[in-house]
Formats: sequence, structure tokens, C-alpha cells
Amino acid sequence: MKKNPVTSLPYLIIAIILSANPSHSIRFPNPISQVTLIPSNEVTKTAVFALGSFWRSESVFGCLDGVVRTSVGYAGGSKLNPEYRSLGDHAESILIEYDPRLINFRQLLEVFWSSHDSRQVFGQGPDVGNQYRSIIFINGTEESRLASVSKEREQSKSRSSIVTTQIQQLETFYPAEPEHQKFELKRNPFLLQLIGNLAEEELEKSSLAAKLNGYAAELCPPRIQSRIDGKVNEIIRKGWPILREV
Ligand code: MHO
Repeated sequence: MKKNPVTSLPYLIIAIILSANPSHSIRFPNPISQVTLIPSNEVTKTAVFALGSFWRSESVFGCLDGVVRTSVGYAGGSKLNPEYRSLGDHAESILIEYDPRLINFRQLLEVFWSSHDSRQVFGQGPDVGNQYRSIIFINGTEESRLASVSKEREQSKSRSSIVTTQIQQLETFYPAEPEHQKFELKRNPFLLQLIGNLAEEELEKSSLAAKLNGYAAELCPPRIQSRIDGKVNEIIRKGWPILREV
């Protein structure tokens, strides 16, 4: 039977294109797991807060959508090159790198206020000492304004005690020792294995590790906590592959 020239024409054209130029191979879109959520030309901003133990603070902020990276360190004091066992007048602090298109400084401030007791004097929760004091570090007039407004709002909620939070210009942020970075994730070998037992440097710059560090401490917002639960359970069921994003 004679072939219909109309239906065979598109195949003929494709065959000619493919044979004429070998670079025209068929491309499939990247599988979802390979699409990074952070565009390569990312323009991120940073924020630094102190609100008690930095193990906990890193978990609280690392889990938020829009937070790209976190690291813990020392800030707010004058001692040069502080260390965990001799941090001088510094406060345990958290450096947050975020995508301003997804989360902004004002929203980070809301998380800051709701994640600790800013009225507790000389400590936070069970942790006693000056290193656990509450500080909003600012950079620029807009951040300064937002910080002051939010602190006034916080104080106006009750006049029975004083909001101790300081607002300080950020000078130097000294990163803490590796063993303090992603502390909550590191004490969960199961989750570490799930993301492929990343090397220390990768762990420190990984957005996924920042999220799972919050998940490990059960400090993610409930919606995110259950989203990650779902992904983790799916991987347990399949036994493979490794968790690449949440
Ligand atoms: N309560 C904590 C404080 C740790 S911290 C990073 C502890 O277990 O020692 O200061």
C-alpha cells in the first residue's frame, strides 16, 4: 500500500534535521530531582540573630522556605577569634543566608520573636549565661527601622516585664567550630545517611542539610515538618534513591 505523503512528511523532516546535524539530539527535561531550587544567578541576603543556644537557632531558621544556608558562630562582642570554650563577651549567633524573593527580613524577625523568650534575663530556657542573650544584628537603616518597630510591638504586648533584646550593628561574625555546625542533623545518623553522608564542607553549605537540621530537631513549621516526613517515608519504602531535596 502506498504511504500517505502527508503523514510521513514530519518524520522525513525530523530525519533530515537529525542526520544533518548530530548536535540536534532529543533532549528530555531534567528530572525534578536535578532541578535546583536556587537559580545559579542567586542574589541572596544575610541576617544574623542571637537567641540562645545556636544549635537550636540554626534548626529554627534553617528549615524555613527561602533560607538557602545557615551557619552558627559568635557575634556581638569584642573578643578577637572567640572559641566555644572561650567566647568572651560574644553571643551564640546564627548567620542566615536567604533568598529575598521567598522570605524577607520582616518575616525572619517574626520567627525570631516567636522562637525564644526575649524577656528571659541572663539566659534562654535552661541555658544560663551572657552567651545566650537575645540580639538582632542590623545592617542598614531599613533593617534598623524594621528591628525597632518589631521590638516596640513585642514590648507593647505586655508591660509586666522588659524585652531584653538588643539591636546592634553587625560587626564581625566568627563562624563556630565545625562540630557545632548542623549539630542536630549530625546527631541523627539516619538522616545523614539519607542525604548521602555529605562531607563537612558540603554539609555546611547545603540547603538540604539546613532543612534537615531543623527537621531533626523537630523545629520546622508543622507544614514543612510533615512535607519532609512524607519524603523521608517514601524513601524508606523504596530503599532508594538518596534524598536530594525537600
Ligand atoms: N543546653 C545546651 C547548650 C548548648 S549550646 C550550643 C547543652 O546541651 O549544653 O550552648
